[in-house]
Amino acid sequence: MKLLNLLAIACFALLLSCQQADHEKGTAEAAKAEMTVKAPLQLIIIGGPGAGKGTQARRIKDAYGIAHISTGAILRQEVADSTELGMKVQEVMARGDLVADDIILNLIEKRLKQPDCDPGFILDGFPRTLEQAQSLAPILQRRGNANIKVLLLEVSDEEMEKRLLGRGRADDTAETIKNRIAKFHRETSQAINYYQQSGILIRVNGEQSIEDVAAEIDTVLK
Ligand code: B4P
Repeated sequence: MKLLNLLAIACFALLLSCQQADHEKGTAEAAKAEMTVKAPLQLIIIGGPGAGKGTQARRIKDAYGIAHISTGAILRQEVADSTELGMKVQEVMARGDLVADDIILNLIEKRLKQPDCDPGFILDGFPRTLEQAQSLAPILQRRGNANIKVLLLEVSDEEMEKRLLGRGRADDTAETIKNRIAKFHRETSQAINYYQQSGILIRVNGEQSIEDVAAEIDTVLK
């Protein structure tokens, strides 16, 4: 009788450990499935100079765990390091003109190959011309995922001018700001129309407080 009891207890314990193992296997498989199904979040944030692209992109990077790629920041670093590229673009940027498309496209394709872009990325300040927008699609196709969402921060010229004069970066002089705003209307508006026609443009009111713009972005990304 005692032996029977011992046997029953042993069988029960074995059954429990099998169930536990099955449960752990199931949980691990579910987590793995979730990881493989979750597609990388690929975003563009577009808007005029001082629209708040950098401000919002830095927060999105942290909140969504994706890479933040600012062409402006990369170029400013090249200038600060006096690299060959930096020397080439220094004057162009100081005038508030746009850097040549081939330079920017080369820079973006290289940057997107870095492993921190695997979970997704936000492109801040790129594309700025129709040529850059049209050339991005094949770059993304070569990476194996052409899905992208475009957030447009809408801000009036007067507000952008006011913000940039308040920021006071080296390229934030009254004359340069006027040129950058004009370039935005002449060049970047064509990239915006291209995304509008592709049906992937999401308009966000960029003229609210930084927190309210962030909340609106979170809502549209859900
Ligand atoms: P960028 O570095 O892209 O900078 P930006 O357009 O001047 O500013 P951004 O929109 O990021 O504004 P921020 O958040 O800082 O470009 C600089 C230059 O690089 C270009 O002129 C060009 O020469 C070159 N370049 C870059 N990319 C290129 C490309 N693809 N092709 C060719 N050339 C390229 O905000 C501005 C200020 O407003 C800050 O002080 C911020 O605190 C404030 N602010 C932000 N949001 C606000 C809000 N909601 N309310 C009140 N203030 C706000």
